[in-house]
Order: sequence, then structure tokens, then C-alpha cells
Amino acid sequence: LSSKLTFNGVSMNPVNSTTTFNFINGKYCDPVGEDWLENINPADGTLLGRIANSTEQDVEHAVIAASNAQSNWSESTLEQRSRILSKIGDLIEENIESLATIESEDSGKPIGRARTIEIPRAASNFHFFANAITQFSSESHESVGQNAINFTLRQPLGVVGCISPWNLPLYLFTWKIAPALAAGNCVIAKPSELTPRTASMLGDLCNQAGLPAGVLNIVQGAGTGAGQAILEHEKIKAISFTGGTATGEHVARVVAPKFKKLSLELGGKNPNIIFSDCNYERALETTIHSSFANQGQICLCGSRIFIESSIYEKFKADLVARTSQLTVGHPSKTETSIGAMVSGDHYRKVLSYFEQIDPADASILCGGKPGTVEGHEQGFYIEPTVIEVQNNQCRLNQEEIFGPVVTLMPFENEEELIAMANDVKYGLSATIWTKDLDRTMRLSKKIECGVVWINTWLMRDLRTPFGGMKDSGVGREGGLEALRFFTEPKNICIAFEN
Ligand code: TXE
Repeated sequence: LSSKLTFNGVSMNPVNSTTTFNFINGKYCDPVGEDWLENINPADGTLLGRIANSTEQDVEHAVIAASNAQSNWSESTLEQRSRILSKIGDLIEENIESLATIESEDSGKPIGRARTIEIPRAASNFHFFANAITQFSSESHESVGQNAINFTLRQPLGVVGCISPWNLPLYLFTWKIAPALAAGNCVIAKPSELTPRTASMLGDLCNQAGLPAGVLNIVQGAGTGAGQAILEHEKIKAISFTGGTATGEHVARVVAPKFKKLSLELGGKNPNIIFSDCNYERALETTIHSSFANQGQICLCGSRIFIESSIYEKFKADLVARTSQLTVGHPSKTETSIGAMVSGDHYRKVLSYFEQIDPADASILCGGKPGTVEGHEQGFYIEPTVIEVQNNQCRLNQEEIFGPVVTLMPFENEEELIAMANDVKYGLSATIWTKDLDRTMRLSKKIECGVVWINTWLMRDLRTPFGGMKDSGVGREGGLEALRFFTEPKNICIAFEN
């Protein structure tokens, strides 16, 4: 990354800096109120630095910058936008190592995951939408017999707000920003205050790629301050939000009376369904990933495992044995499979589920306690945990725990399975392991969710619609759905004379 940034006249590099500034109108700046939050390293509890804690004044500055940049950006050619977005993707790729290191420090995720999956995906988000915008088309309808033709313009919305969470920081931040920019909008974006630094580094990469000042503005700070100000600002036309369901409900309540466009990607409590005819080894191996990847802090994790009763005892024993072999360790170590939870608060929240287990509902088969990593005793580690559940209504099977925790339950037949799988407020994704094609279709149609994976998990094609139903969200992102969200369709009807 360039070391040409200046702050208060002092040259600085955002990677080495312990201060995370706002990025407004193409420049790093401190928050108007000079208020700062602490950025804690979850791997050892030490202080990484301070983060701008912005208010509505900072959001106002960002909106002014974005509004000034809007008309030039929305009138730039698709080729110009595509070239700049593609360059941002290239620069992310060139800086994978430093971005992955910072991402891992901020979030506690294993460095290998950041390096090989998440930062590359952030680059793909830009590359994908750089291409997608050149293929984005609209419809026309000839009103035959009425001498008229209708066509649909897809115009940029203007200034839009993107608010993202801490679990996949740069990956989800760019998943929103790239389509918003590609469609010709200017953006006010807020990353989570728990994982602010890779988002901040993106500002510098955008400058290097030639993104005009003001097109992307990054406002750092708490959800209740900066986030709330983004929701409320009259000039921000749309909100794309990913986060917890409770916060999503609040976002909807604030935004609905203002008639902003709204996309919500919220929590999940996804069933992972194992039939006896599955490819057993693949199902077991993938279940380890879908249960514990990123310490279970992925909305798509298969946190409720339903196993056909004929193989229940065997799968249970094998899963517990494999789980017990996972290495809880410092995120910077390549051999670590389970890193640290993102924060002390989240760590305590996950542990509280273990303390409150009613023995009539469930019993812990492995894990269920803090992990110990020598030399890093103040870090927020939790052992990967498998719990056998007797009652589908218990909290463990109803609430999103968002940690390295899965529950097991047997099922006898499809009818019973579907009833249990759907008996939650969430509806994000489902995974089904079976070789029976008819069954895959029957179940896929009946399970209430937005994404179904058959004999795989989290295999993503960025062209597909992504999102959930019920309390898992409203709307779809991904592919052309995202470009549709970030544009206003306007029908134009032209009458002509024969
Ligand atoms: O996320 P929040 P939290 C789930 C998971 C987790 C729970 C709570 O179960 O335990 O949510 O996590 C911003 N106005 N997921 O509280 O609050 C906030 O600053 C505007 C699932 O840490 O939802 C951050 O940028 N913005 C999820 C973003 O919202 C506000 C990923 C998300 O934080 C705001 C993360 C406000 N009033 C947690 N309050 C997923 N779907 O993957 C907060 N924010």
C-alpha cells in the first residue's frame, strides 16, 4: 500500500498506523468530534489502536462529498467504471498479504482463511461487478396493436448507505460497495467498529485505482452513532445492511417511514441434513467446515445437524472424534483451525449458552468451555463444541449462537425432518446430504430458506441470488439482483404513429 497518505501534515501509512481514520472525499481525516474507540486484538486482549467514532456531522461531510461526486460518477461510461473497479480488485490481490494480516488481527480469524478465502473473495467482488455492469441490460415491451413501446431505464439511486458486520469484514464490505459503485451510485459505507482496518485500507486502494474523490466514503464508528446517522440521513436513498436480526429489525423500523430502498441480510440457524445414503466421508469432512469455519461466525454455518436415525450413533461418534482433533490456536499460526472469537462480549455471549443448558434438553459431547492457547491467556478462545439435543424448542436449537457450536438430533423420516428444519424463525440456508435426486427436489422445495446446498456447503457462484426469508432478511443480493437493488427502474412509454 502507498505510504503517501498525510494526516495533519504528517505522512503516514494506514497499515502501520495505530489510528483508523475516516475516509471522506478521497482523504483520511479524523472525526469531527475527536472521539475514538479502542480496537482490541481478540487473540490476546491487547490494544491494537484507536478508531474514529463518527457522528452525524461526519456522515454529513461524507454525504456532501458523495453528492458532489454523484453526477460525474453516474454519467461516467460503463467502461470507465468497469476499468476502475477491476483495478481495485487487482490492487486487493496485490496486497493480499497485508490485508490478510490486518484482517486476522482485527477479527481473530485464522490467517490462512483470510489469505486464501476472504481477501481473494473481496477482490472477486470487484472483478465480478466490474464485468457484470457491462452485461446489465433492461427490458422493453412493445404494446402490440397500440402503437407504443415501453422500455425500462435503470438509473443509479444516488447516494446509498452500506453497513457491514465483523464476521467476514472486507468480504462483506466489498460485496455491497462493488455493485453499488458499478451501478453508478456514490457510497457512504460503515464497516463494523470491531473490524475497521481493512475497510480503511480500501480507501487508499481506491485512490490508487483512480476512483474519483467522494465516490466512496468510509465512515468509521459505532452502529448507534455513525450507523444510525446513515440510516436517518434524508439524502441517503437506500440501505444495504448485513448484521444481526435484532439490529436488522431496528434498521427496518428507522428506514421504512423514510421510504428508502432496503436490503437486509441477517442471521441464520441453518439445518445440515445427513441421510444414510450420503457420501459419508464427504458429508463428515464438509460438516466440520460448515460447523466451525471462522469459529462458527458465518451466517451460513450449518448449526443444527439432523442425522437419519440409522446412522445417527456412528455419525455422532465420528463427528465428535474429528472435532476433538481441531487445533484451537493463535490466528497467526498456519496450523490453527479455530482462532479467537471476535470480541470479549461475543465470547461471553457464546459461553453463556453452555452455562444455561437444561440437562433435560441437551448434553455437551465435546468442547463447551473456553479454549486455552499458551502465551495468549487473555484471548477469546472457545473449544469447538458438539451438543446432543433432545428438544428442538430449546434455545440451543432456536437462537443463533454464532460460535463454534453445533447441535445434533436424529430424525426418522422426511416429514419429521421438514417439520423440525422449518420450526425456527430463521430461513437463510440449508444443506442436504443424499444421493437420492427425487428427495433433493422434494426437500429443496419444502425447506423455508433462500439457499439450498446439495452435497456441498458454501459453494458460491456470484451470479446467483443470495439472501434469506423469514427473520433472515428481506431481498436478495448477488449477480444482477444486486445491480437491480442499486438502481431505480423507470418505465418509459413511447407512442408512435403508423
Ligand atoms: O451485530 P450488529 P452484533 C448476528 C450474530 C451476532 C449478533 C449480534 O448472531 O451474535 O448478530 O452481533 C451496525 N444503526 N450476526 O451486535 O449490531 C454495526 O456497527 C445502524 C450475524 O455485533 O448487527 C455493524 O456495522 N447500524 C451477521 C453492523 O451494524 C448499526 C453478522 C452489524 O452489527 C446499528 C454479524 C444502528 N443502530 C452478526 N447498530 C450475519 N448476518 O452474517 C449496529 N449497527
